[in-house]
Amino acid sequence: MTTVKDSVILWSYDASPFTQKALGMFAIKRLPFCWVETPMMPPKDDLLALTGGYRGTPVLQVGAEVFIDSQLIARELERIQPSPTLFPLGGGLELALVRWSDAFFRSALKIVLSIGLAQWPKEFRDDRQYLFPDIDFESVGGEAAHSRSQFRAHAALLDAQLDDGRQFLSGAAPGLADVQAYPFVWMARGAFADVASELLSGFPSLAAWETRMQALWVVERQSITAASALAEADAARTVTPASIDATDAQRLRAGQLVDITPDDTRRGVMRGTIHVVAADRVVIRPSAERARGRLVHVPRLGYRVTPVA
Ligand SMILES: N[C@@H](CCC(=O)N[C@@H](CS)C(=O)NCC(=O)O)C(=O)O
Repeated sequence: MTTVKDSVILWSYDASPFTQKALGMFAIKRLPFCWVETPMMPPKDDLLALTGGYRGTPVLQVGAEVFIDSQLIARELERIQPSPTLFPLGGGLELALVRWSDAFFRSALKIVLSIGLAQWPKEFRDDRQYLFPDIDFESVGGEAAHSRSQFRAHAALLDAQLDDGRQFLSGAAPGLADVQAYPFVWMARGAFADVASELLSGFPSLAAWETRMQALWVVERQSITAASALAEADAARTVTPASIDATDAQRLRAGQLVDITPDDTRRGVMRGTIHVVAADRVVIRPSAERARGRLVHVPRLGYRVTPVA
């Protein structure tokens, strides 16, 4: 049986390319973990009981502390087990790639929608339209050629980066740059295989890298129930000390009540009181009854923190 380090628990479902990012991080670190499989759409009562309002995937739980978004999952896994590193380029640059990564994702998602939307069950379609307010599901099919051009242009960047014969995007060893890119090639192969073959054709360096990435993406995980993960969160103590950046751009204060929401998709509102304010994250104590006693870490990049009057 796997020995799982410090009860590291990933809450996610495998069909999500963002979950694949988290799996890639665990694979690079060869770190075993526990896993709670979540539904793809609401109701997600157990996940909300963990996060106090966030319904997205992936989420990492370490004891009574909760890490929202693949950005903070990368930072936390690096803290838990520094070697092998996810950040061969230093960290900042690889984390900055998150916005590029989102653009690559959107090009793939729009191709999926233009091909397969009609086959989606209505409930799932309505949920995803709610989730992505910036994409008009009615008209996205009319933009199919443009979306394909965007996907191919992103893929061409990967091929160009690998063209000097390097094994991985940042050099000889795999790192977070690979994790920011590969899940969308994986998504394309799974969701629109024929179109993907065409859009990825003529990129030999990318093809060789894809084979290496497939071989790398192997994880050792132990499935556990949401109830046992929540029991563990309830029983554990939080460890992150309070700290406030006095030069914070929003001048957030200790104990202040805030709402935090992703600024791109509607993955939920986290309400709570401020425990940590830093340039890379805000940590709150959730107000939701079932999530009391936890600390929820939320990235600053891509999340809006709104003081509640
Ligand atoms: N920036 C986030 C994005 C996560 C994200 O958008 N995940 C999608 C799944 S692909 C999601 O949460 N969808 C809503 C849901 O699963 O309920 C991250 O990197 O973790």
